[in-house]
Amino acid sequence: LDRHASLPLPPELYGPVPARRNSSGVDLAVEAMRAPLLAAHAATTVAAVPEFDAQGAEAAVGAAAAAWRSWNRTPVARRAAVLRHAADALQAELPRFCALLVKEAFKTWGDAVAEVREAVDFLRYYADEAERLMQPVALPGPTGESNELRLTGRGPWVCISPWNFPLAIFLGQVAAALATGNTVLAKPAEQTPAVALEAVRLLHAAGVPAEALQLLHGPGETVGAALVAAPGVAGVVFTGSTQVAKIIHRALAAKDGPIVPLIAETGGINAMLVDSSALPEQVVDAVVQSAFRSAGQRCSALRLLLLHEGIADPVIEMIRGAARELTAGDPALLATDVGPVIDREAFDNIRRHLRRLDSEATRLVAPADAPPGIDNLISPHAYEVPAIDRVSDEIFGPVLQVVRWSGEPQAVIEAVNRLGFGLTLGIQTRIDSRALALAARAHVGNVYVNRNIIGAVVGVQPFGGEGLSGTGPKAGGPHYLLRFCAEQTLTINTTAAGGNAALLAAIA
Ligand code: UN1
Repeated sequence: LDRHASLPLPPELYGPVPARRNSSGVDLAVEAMRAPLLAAHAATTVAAVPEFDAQGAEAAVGAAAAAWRSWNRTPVARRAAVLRHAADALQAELPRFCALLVKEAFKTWGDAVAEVREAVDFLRYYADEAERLMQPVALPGPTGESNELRLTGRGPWVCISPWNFPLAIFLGQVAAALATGNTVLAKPAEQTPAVALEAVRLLHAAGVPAEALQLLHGPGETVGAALVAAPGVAGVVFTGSTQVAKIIHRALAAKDGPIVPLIAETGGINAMLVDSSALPEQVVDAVVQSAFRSAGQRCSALRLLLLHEGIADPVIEMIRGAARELTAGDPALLATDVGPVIDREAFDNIRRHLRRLDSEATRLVAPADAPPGIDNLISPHAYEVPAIDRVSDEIFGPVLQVVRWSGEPQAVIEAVNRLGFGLTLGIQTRIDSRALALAARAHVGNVYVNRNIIGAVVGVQPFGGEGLSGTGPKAGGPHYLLRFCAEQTLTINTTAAGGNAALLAAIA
């Protein structure tokens, strides 16, 4: 089937229909809704949003602190119900949110659908988890005392989210904070304000009080910094660069008053180790998915492919062929595999890295001709570099670096550990014991064996790194919500109270 031909659409596909796919895997129902929605969002201005200044940010924290008591006292079952309500509404509005993601964040249609589904998953998972975790736990203790462990919210949380998952990570952070009884100051990335605005409208409509969830647009340097510095902030959750995570960490440490927790999820130089027993077709599929899909704009994306010298040449040849098959172009077209990077600054930054690699390394995948009229497009690139320690920066784009290795794979994993990041790692081998031994040796949050290294599933593959890649706990995992909670151990001397009452009654 020619993927570029327009699809004949029977009229019944304009209503809600079960998913039907053509031979290219295109969901016909989604395709039917796509064109009119993109047309509706065709204006150059996606949305107009008010920008906050530092003073506004501080006032918002005050309002969130005032709103906290009543939201925290709202029973967890009610808070969970509100989030589930929002999940249902989001699911029902999937096509509209997809169109917005394509328009504002240049997501391909496939990535947009996956992101809306992930956002729905976050809302439902944190609703369930909060209900599970926030029941008082009775603890066995000495006779005559009752002991109970209770979790409550902590207060206003500042949620600072990135443009690469402007819906899923934005809503994941917000849902985690709200489910556990905190109020929220949400500071979305400057590049993607409209998606955040629509997501907040959805939560307000589902029943989150306006003061319990406030949206603050503006630059990180002013609005983000003012929020972090404001008195009364109970916690900060941040996804973005390691450098900004450290700035936030220092700002929190410098504040007067209580020690404020930070949950940070940052970048990675994610590697995939391939030994000579690996299946080449599987490796190539995993590489294309992990390094080039989403234009490489995922913190989980593959940056460093480590090929055993016995398998390197055929695998490189196959990657070259596969990369040539990828279509880079307009994200609104279903045929597009690789859309533009987020903005001019990102584009220029990646181009700087490419110029450096062109002079220092061997180019393996030549850039394809860009279609005219699409800004900030970077087609897949791959380079061979001589050693792992020559790779120092995370390049946030569709750029893969390849290193050949021989000898012991443990030594290769140690070299990856020395880079200091620790987010995702791929291992491709048909020797099971080797996969387990290497996984145990790697200082890394998520290890994927014989598959791609992106797209962690909420509740199934808790996601997050260590070292330069973040603080943990893992998003979408059973320990995440604990960090948003205050714990209180309640010990009551039941004999004293009861005994005294009985004694007084007897005397009277
Ligand atoms: C990110 O790119 O900032 O596993 C994190 C994945 C995604 C990662 C999102 N959940 O690919």
